[in-house]
Amino acid sequence: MRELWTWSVIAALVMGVLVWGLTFWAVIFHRKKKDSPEFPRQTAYNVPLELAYTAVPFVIIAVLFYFTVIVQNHVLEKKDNPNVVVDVTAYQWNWKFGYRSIDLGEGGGKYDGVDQEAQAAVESAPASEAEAEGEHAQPGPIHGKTPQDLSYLHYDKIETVGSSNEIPILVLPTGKRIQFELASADVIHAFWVPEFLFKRDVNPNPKENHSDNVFQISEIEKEGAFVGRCAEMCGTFHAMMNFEVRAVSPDKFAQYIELRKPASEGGRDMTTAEALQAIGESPVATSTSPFTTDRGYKQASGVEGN
Ligand SMILES: [Cu+2]
Repeated sequence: MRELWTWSVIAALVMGVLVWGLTFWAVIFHRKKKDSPEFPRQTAYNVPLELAYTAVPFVIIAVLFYFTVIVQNHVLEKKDNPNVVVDVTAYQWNWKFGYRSIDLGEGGGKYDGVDQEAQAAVESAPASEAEAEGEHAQPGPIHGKTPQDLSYLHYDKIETVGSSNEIPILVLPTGKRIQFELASADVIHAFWVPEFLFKRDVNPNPKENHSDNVFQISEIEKEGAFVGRCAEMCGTFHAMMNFEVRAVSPDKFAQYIELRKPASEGGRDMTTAEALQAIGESPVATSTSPFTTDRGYKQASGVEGN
C-alpha cells in the first residue's frame, strides 16, 4: 500500500510539473505583445491534440486502476488455516478480544478457544423480553430475529476486555498469519490500527448488513506496541475507544496463551496484565493511556489534577 501511494504521488508530481511547465510557458512566451494589436495565433479545434488529451487521461486512469486492483487483492487476500483467529467485539465504548483458535505450527499444538458454554447460553437465550415472558413474540426485522439478539457474537475462553481504567491489549505473535473477525454489540464502530494501514467498519449483525467482517494480515513484521482506535464516530466516548496491539515473538506468545488458559485446561488463569508481566512485557498499554471519562473534569494547563 505504501509503495502504491508513493508511486501514485510520484506520477501525480510528474504530471503536475508538466502542467505547471506548460502553463508558465504559455503565460511567459505567448503574452500579447505590448504594442501589437493582434492576438497570438489561435489554436482551437486542433483535433489530434484534443484526441490526445482525451486519450492520455484514460491511459493514466487505467494504469492507476490496474495497480490499485493488484494491491487491493493482495491486501484483502485470505488464506486457509490462519495461525491465529481473533474475535473482535466492539461496544460502546470499548473492545473485547478473544482467541478463537491458535495453531502456531511446528509442535505448537492446536488450540480451540471457543467458549462452548457461553456460546450455547447466548444462542439459546430468549431474543426479547416478550419471548422471555412466554408471549408469542413478533418476528424481528433481522431474519426474524430482534435487534437485541446477540447470538451472532463470539465468546472465547481467553478474552481481554477493556474498561475505563484499562486499555485492552491484544497480544499477537510476529511472523504469523492472523485472521480478525469483527462484530459490534451495538452501533457501528471501526477497527483501525494505523500501523497496519488498514481499517474496517465493525457492524452489528455483520452478515445482515452485508459487510465482510473477516480480514487477515499476512504477518506482523516487528515486535512492539501499536496503538489501535475506533475510527467510526460511535457516541459520547468514541474518542476514548483505544486499544493496543502488542506484538511479541511466537515463543512468548505461546507462553502467554499457556498462562492465560483456564486452570481446568492446565493453564494459570492469569489476567492479561499478569500474563504480560510474566513474559517480561509491560502489563499496561505503552502506546496510549486511559482517558478520564468524567465529563465534569476540567484541568488548567500546568496545574496538577487528580
Ligand atoms: Cu466506536
